[in-house]
Amino acid sequence: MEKRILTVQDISCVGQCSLTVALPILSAFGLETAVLPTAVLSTHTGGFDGWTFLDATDELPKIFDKWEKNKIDFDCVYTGYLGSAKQIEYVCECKDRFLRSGGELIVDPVMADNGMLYPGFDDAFVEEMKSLVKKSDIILPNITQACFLTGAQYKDGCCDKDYYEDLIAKLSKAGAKKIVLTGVSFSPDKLGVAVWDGEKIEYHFEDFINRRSHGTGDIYASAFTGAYEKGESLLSAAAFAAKFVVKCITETKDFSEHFYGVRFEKALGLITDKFLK
Ligand code: PXL
Repeated sequence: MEKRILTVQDISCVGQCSLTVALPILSAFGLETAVLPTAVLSTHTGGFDGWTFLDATDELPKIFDKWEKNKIDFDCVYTGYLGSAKQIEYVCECKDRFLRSGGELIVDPVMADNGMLYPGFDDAFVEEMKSLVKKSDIILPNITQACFLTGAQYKDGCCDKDYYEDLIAKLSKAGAKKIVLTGVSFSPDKLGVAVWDGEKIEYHFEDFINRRSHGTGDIYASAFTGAYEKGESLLSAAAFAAKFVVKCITETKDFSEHFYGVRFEKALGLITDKFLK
């Protein structure tokens, strides 16, 4: 039987992030994918002239009760952008009530990038996110999120091994069991990930493409979750997701009008060729 994944993130109606990328990407792996929408926004909050925000927090416990009544459960719960600090409590509850034994909670601690929190996020949310890190089986923070979660100093651009390994040590001390740290770079021409499986740190790098692209964190986490749930190792799922994101950006970099996201649809063949048999 194909695994059933639950992904918990917002619906940004336009902008190619969160559920509008997670659902098609996970489906391309052949995984059954259920959604728990955390909020509905007119667009994402990066680069548009204002947006609406409908908070779905109060709907979550009602949805849970119906799921329980119908004996619904999941092989994996994968979280992205959450609509409120209260939702973090609900995600913890969701793991306890609906994750099958042996299943994993994969947490992308979406809240910040480039040294700054996203609009609408505050220190109280960061504090709650620390509890979700403790509850998680795998986390996928970028460097900014890792710094907010640990109190470490944010450094932009290339850093040395000690900086990244110290961040991983701090995250592990904060309760993270497995870590895929994104945005790692030792030299300007390469960008990649540091992967901690609980015992050792391994790295994977791709050629750096100089284009800031919105939504690639969500695309990375979705492709990672798909590959991992299809049985790839932590490192190989992390490497596959990196290749997928590179292809998405490559397919977009010559389209300046496509400022709001990446043309991930053009890269789905990478997934289906390998995983959809
Ligand atoms: O890509 C992360 C993300 C998801 N959802 C919303 C966002 C962002 C990042 O800005 O604004 C609504």
